[in-house]
Amino acid sequence: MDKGAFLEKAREGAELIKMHIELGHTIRIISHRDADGITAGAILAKAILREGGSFQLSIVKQLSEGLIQELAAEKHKIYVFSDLGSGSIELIEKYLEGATVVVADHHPPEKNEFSTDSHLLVNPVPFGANSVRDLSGSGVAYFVAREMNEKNRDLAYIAIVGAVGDMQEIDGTFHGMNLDIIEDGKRLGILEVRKELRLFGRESRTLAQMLAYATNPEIPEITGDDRKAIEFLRAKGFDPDMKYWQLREEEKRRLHDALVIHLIKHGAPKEAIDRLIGDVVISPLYPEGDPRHEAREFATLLNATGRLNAGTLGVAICLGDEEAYKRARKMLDDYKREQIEARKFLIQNWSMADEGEHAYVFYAGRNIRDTLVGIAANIAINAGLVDPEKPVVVLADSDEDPNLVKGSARTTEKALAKGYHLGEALKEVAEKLGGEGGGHAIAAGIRFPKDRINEFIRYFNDVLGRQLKGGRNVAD
Ligand SMILES: [Mn+2]
Repeated sequence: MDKGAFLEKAREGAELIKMHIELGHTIRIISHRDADGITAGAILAKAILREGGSFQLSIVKQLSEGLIQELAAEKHKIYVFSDLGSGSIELIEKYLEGATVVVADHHPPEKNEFSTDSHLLVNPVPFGANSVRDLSGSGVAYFVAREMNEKNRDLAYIAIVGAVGDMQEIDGTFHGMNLDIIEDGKRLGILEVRKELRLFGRESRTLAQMLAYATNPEIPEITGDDRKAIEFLRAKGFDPDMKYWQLREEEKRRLHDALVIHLIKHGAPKEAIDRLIGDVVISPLYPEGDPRHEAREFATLLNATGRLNAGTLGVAICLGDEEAYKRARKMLDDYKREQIEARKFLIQNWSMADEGEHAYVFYAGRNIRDTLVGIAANIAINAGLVDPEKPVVVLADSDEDPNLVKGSARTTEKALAKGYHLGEALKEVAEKLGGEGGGHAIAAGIRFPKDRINEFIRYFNDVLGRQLKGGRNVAD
C-alpha cells in the first residue's frame, strides 16, 4: 500500500482537528461500539486532551440516517467519526454540509473521497490496504493522533488492542501498518509481541479453561470437555489450575509442542496450527494476571462494555481510569451471574412454556431481564428443552415500560429448512398487536402490550403455519 499518501491524509485530519481546538470548538467524536471503535474513540479523546482541547464522545452501534440528522441538530463546528462513517459518505455530505468532518475509518468506503472541501476521509483502503488485516479503526485514529503530536505514540498499545479486537492477526501474525504501530510501541517499551499460545485467557483463565473453551482454533476432543482438558494437562505434567502467564518459558514451549502434536495427530489443518501459536501482545503498563495486560483479554473486556451499552466506560478504561475498570468488571460479573440465573430459571420452569403446533412461547415475567430474552431462547434450544424443528420465543416484562413485554425468537437451521422466517412472522404479529417486531429468519425480536400474550401465542402459531403452507424457501 502507499503508506506515504495515507499518512498525508492522516496529517490533514490532524491539522483540521488541531485548528478547531485552537478555535476553541468542542470536537464531536462518534465511534463504533466494539473494541476497535472504543479504542479509536479513546485515542482521539486523549490526543485532543493533550492539545488542551475539549471533546464530546458517543459510542454507537451503527451510523443511521436518523443519528446523522440528530448529530447535525447539535450544530457542532467539527465532527470526527472513527471506525465507522466510510459507508455513510453521502449521508454525511447531505446533513453535515456546513461543518468540518473527519472520517477516520478502515472499512471499504462508499467512494474514495468526499466531494465537499471541508470533509476529509482518512482511510487506508483507497491506498491499497486490506481492511481486515492491514489496519483497524483504532490504527487509523492512532496515525491521526500521531500526526497531531509525537507524544501520542504512547497510545500504540491501545491501538493494537483495537486491532486485536477486530482480529486483524487472525492467521497468527500482524500485517501492514499494524506492524508500524507495534514498532512504535516496542521502541517506547509499552508493548511486547511474543510467540505464544493464542487461545483466550492468558491472564484470567486456568490452563484447563483455556483449553476446554478454545474456539480459535478448536482443539479436537478437548474443546467443550473440561475433564479431557484436565486429563490432557496432567498427562503432560502441567497443573490444570495454573494460568498461562504463570508458566516459565520452558514450560510454555513444552505446552506448545504437546498441543501441536495433539493437533497433528488429530489431522487438524495447517492453518489451525498456525493460529494456535503466534503473535500475542502484552503490555508492561499493567500487572500480569490483569486482563488489560494482554491485548485479546483487554479487547474482550472493551467489547463487553460496548454490548452492555457502556462503551464510554470502555473509553475511560483505555484512558487509564481505574475506577471505570472496577465498575466494568463488576458490571460483567453481574451480567454473567444474571445469565446463569436466567438459565436456571428457564430450565426449572420450562414446563410452563406454551407448546403450540409451530412454536414454544415462554413468558418469564420479571424473572429474566428483558436484555437476556435472546440468550434465554438460545439456552432453551441448546439445553435440549425443545424440539429443534420448532421455533422458540421467550418473553419478559419490559424494563422501560411495565405495560409492555419484550420477546426474542430463535430457531435452528433445521427449522428454517421447513420454511419458517421468524423476522417476517414477528413483524406481521406485531402489527396485529400494536407493537413492533422484525429481524432475521433465524433470530428476531418483538415488543407488544403485556395484556395480549394469549393473542400473541395464537397469531404467532398461525403465521408460522401459513409460512409452511406457502412452502417458501428461506434465505436471509
Ligand atoms: Mn473496526
